[in-house]
Amino acid sequence: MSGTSRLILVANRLPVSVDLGDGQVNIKASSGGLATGMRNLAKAEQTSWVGWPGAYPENDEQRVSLEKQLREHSATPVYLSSRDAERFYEGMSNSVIWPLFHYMVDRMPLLVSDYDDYRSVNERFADAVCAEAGEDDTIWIHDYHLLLLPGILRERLPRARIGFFLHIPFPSSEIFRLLPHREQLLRGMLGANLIGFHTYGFARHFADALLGTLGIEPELDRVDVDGRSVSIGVFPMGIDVQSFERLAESPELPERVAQLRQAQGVEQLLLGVDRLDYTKGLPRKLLAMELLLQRSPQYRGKVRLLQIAVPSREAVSEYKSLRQDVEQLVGRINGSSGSLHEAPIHYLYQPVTQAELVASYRAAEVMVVTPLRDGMNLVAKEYVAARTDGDGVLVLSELAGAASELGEALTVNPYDVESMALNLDRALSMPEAERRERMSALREKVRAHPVERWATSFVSTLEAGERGPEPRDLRLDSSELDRLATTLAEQAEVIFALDYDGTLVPIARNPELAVPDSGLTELLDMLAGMSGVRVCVVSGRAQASLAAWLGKLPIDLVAEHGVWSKRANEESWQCHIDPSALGWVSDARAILETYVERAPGAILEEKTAGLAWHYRNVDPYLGVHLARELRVHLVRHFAQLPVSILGGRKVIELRPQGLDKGSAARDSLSLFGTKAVIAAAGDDRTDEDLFAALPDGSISLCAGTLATRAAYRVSGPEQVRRFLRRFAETRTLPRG
Ligand code: GDG
Repeated sequence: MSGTSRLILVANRLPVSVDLGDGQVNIKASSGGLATGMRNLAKAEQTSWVGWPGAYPENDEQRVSLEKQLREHSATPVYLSSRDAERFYEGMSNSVIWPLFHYMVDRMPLLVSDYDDYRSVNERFADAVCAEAGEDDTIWIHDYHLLLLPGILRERLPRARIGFFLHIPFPSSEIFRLLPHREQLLRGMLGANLIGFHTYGFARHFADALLGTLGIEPELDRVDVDGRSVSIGVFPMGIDVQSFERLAESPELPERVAQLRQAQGVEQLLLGVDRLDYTKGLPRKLLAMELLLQRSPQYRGKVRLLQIAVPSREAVSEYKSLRQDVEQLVGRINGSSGSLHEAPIHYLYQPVTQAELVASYRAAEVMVVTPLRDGMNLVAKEYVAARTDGDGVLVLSELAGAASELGEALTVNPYDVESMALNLDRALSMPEAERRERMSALREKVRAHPVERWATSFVSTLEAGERGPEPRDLRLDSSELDRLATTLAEQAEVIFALDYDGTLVPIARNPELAVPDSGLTELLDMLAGMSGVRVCVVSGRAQASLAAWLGKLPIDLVAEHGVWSKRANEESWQCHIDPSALGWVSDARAILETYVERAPGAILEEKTAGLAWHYRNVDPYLGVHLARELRVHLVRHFAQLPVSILGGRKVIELRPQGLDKGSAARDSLSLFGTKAVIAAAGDDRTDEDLFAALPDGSISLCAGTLATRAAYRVSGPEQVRRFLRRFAETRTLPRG
């Protein structure tokens, strides 16, 4: 990290607790995992926070005093009014995104109506970040409250380094697609340079959602968007290991543990520590405990579950009814499975201090962490860190992110109450040697990945990556585009080298439908008729369609990426390959035909010297899956032959080696090496070969969003045509 750069951390809540009682302002640093993780980073560079302080000042005096104190904690406030709290926080964030991302679709309100408030609070966060950040700073945004923020910031600070980390699960794309405003939320996330998740599974779901919702085909660890490369990474969050070990080894601990054990008065203690949230699976955990006592009565009076339920989001109605359900269940189970002397469940609806928490971890033989879905679950890791004595059993839900790291726990399916009860039995009766062996492996993992390491690894990956969108902003607005065309029109000699599909005409559902309209043919005709102007269409299309559609115009044509070329005003086409070197085609056809059969909607395009398998009309998931498989198949099969296998926009193509649009323009049409200024336009990867071959002084336009080496970017065929028209209009004007 450079000494001068700054790191701006943005989270819904600032890592402080604010007390505005009696007109006074009191601020205390809070010790959440996030704040701890950042402490090490803070040593290396200037760190500041932007977020909601959790309180709303009552008057100006209080506000000034609050902000002064927040500055001492390097924190800038974003205030949430009661309407914001209701709609942005309790509404869109915690009643829509939270349940849906945890697969609890039925917990969503029937009507999703808080998106506009969610967006406007995200914009206010952007205002606060922009007031703090320069383009050279690194910005790290946290969590589901701020999914739109990376995108909003990207528009305002195009070159900023922006990281985004999601602390909760990213759901399977089949669930994600149910979310209203899903496109905007995904686009918002894509404003970041690096998007991090706790597990590989969440990253994979995110990549699937990009494909299913936006039609974008990501690689596993990155995706190209608007000419930027966005990295997707897996960064499992750890805990503040030192602080838990320190508390676990403190001289007061044995006394605390003894008191707790004595008060509980049972032989074995099971422990649960959860925010009271429906994702944490409390009711089923309680039912598993009840079933254990029914099936194995020998445990009655000898074991107890101490369940610490920390109050959470009490203003959200789903949380109110959950509290009622849990409390009723505890009452029912204690009523039926308890006795005059004891209750099998000790339920606490209040937070405890960290020292009490660690004492509970040490007092419990078995820790029961059974969320129905959880991003990571730090409680599981804290229990392990606190067991410096090497004993204790962790029962862990398979559906917590932590399960992908902590394989030595007793993992359970939290929806299978019977099997949970069996696993509680197994945990309670586990021999000491096995307990210690498992705990030792768990401790090694938890200690090796403390939260400081998580934070450093995220920030260094972010800082090692590309900055901003592109080295310079390539995008041309209409007036810049017009100016460029006007300047070009002043050149004595100009050659246009233009791709066809996606550049002069929009991509059509079926390649046969991309017939040129009369506006296009007239434009090309007019350009080619001007003195000092030459027009060449350089395409990957088959010769037959170019000949039929554009063959009568006075323009040069290149078909099949350079297999064929035709000069303007000549009838005959030149072939640039040796037909005897095409022995591989029949083999390739047989392979591609099987992929047409397997993928409804796929099309096999036959060219004179190649084949293309198009999958734009195939189900996006199946298409990408088969395209990957097909590429591997083809590469293996044709490794020794002179065949190039290329992936384009929803197409896999085979063509003779050594041919590309750049060499075609250079060799078959001798476009280069003249005095003329060349203006090239294209939209996909094959056009990059053309851009790469252009001599100095040329102009290159990329139409669309792919990462490009072109000098300028325009939105699509409409803008390319505008450029050509503008050129034609200004060139025909009498020179002044
Ligand atoms: C979200 C994701 C992800 C709890 N009760 C008390 C107390 N705690 C502390 C625990 C732990 C933290 O709160 C809870 O963290 P979790 O990870 O278990 O769960 P969420 O709050 O849902 O957090 C989650 C996490 O973000 C980080 O990315 O792991 O999946 O949902 O640190 O110790 N602390 C004290 N008293 C309590 O009563 N002192």
